[in-house]
Amino acid sequence: MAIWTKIKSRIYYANYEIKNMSKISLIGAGQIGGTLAHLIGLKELVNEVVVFDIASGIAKGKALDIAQSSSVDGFNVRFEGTDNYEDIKDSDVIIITAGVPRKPGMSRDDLLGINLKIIKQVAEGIKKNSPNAFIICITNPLDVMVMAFQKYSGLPTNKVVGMAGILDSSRFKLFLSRELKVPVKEINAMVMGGHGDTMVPLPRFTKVSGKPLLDLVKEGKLSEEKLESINQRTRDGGAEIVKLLEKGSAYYAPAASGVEMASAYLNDEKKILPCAAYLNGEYGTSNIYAGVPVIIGKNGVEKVEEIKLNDKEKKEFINSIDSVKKLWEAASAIDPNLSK
Ligand code: A3D
Repeated sequence: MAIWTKIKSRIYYANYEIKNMSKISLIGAGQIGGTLAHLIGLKELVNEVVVFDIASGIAKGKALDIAQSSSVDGFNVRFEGTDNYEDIKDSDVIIITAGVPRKPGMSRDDLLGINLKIIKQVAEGIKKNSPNAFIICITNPLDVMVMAFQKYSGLPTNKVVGMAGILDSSRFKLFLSRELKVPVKEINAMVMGGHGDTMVPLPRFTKVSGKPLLDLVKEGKLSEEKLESINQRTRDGGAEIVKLLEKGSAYYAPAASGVEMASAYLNDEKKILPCAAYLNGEYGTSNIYAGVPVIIGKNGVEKVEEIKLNDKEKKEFINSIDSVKKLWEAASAIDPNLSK
């Protein structure tokens, strides 16, 4: 957290003490951006939220609407909508959702060309105005967008991370909880790899009320076929929602997942979370972003946790990394500066 933020934390306002003197800027005020702003307000995660969008009316309108809801819900957070990058100055956390979402029939990869241009603009705005922030990218295709953001901005890799694994794991957990009829909170699970059709749910590392999921399979409480269909539904989780919504993609669970990452950083929680992080030799892979378990604390991504994958899991993980690498090559063909 910036030093000025700590100094500000001593300040008392007229009748109440501001609890958490930090600032989050949201780049993109669409479905996820608006939901993020509302959740951050309800949780009083910070005391200042800047909502930025090139469509300034949407940013200003949502900021004002959410600020008005604070009179009902009673949270003390200042909201500002803007299309001026100078307003994001000295942010502690920045969450990027600027870009175009999928429509039915589209894959995340179809968004590559258009969202790459947007991420370049966003990287320039953030580098100039708030280079010390912890950056969480949500724009798709996720792994390539977060890597492009890091290359364009030159910000340190430990401060630039992508949100996907928490969302994918949340889907996996929900489908298991419904099938096993246990509360979702009783399930610990993880999904690794790229945020696409090749993502890797990990039943071997999943626990239900502290018990290995695979023991429940052995006991016949969950059939292997059902488990495989849950794995596949997780991989298709985003597309299922795109198909239902018809216009746009999921936003409640993606926003909740982004908030969990921001909270881990702001509160130095040192939580292990599956996120798209820069790999520098971990899992035998270098110079690429992909979904792995990481520890997030006040220094950003403090460590990539290396869990011991078996041969099948390794194969699936490498396959997933390969598809991220292929998409990165496609991005580098669009903008050769990326491969420099
Ligand atoms: P949407 O509601 O369309 O909001 C996107 C916003 O970005 C719009 O308000 C645009 O005006 C704004 N925008 C466009 N260009 C710029 C720019 N250059 N600078 C600033 N703002 C700009 O989309 P959404 O909120 O539903 O989704 C946002 C992104 O998240 C999309 O790329 C989705 O594919 C992606 N997404 C990712 C996940 C992951 O799990 C990684 C899940 C769901 C959606």
